Amino acid sequence: MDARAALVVVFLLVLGQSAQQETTSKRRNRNKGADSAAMEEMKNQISNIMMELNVIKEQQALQTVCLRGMKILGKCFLADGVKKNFHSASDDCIAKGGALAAPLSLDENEQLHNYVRQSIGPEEHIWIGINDMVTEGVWSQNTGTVLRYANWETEITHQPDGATRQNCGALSTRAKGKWFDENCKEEKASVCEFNIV
Ligand SMILES: [Ca+2]
Repeated sequence: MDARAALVVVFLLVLGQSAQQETTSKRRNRNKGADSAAMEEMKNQISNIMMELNVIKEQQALQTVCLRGMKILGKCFLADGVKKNFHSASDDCIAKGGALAAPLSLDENEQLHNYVRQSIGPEEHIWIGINDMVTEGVWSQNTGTVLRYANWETEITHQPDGATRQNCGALSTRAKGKWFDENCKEEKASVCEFNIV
């Protein structure tokens, strides 16, 4: 074999090796790509499972609340007979993942009224989640939305009648579920509501 032929053989060998290396590295890259896609997929699945688990935990917690309290359409009520001012009552409901109960219809108000009579007592005023702290005379719910439903006592005492001295709402079982405005610093029992997802 002359030098030129030897050179050609060496050249071909080098070319072959480099092509092989390239193929191996491509395969490795492809494998790496597949691995990271599988890893990504697994991460997504784990994240989905965690989300579903959290929803289940939330539903279970709600069911526990509902079992201890009362379930109505779309929400659960849970009574707290300990008397406290409006802000403490509201904060305690928020800490439990709910809000002070704010009935949105006559039917809901009736169910809350009955629940309060059974769980707290027949002669009670309880805090409900409505107030006119921001603008006197403009009553809103916990969430800040303007009331869509109200059940003020208007036949005997013409509620709300406390002007700026009384900015927090209460439901009276004595007055058959009618609402009164009261001084927020007064201490009353309360009911939290929890929306069911
Ligand atoms: Ca007021």
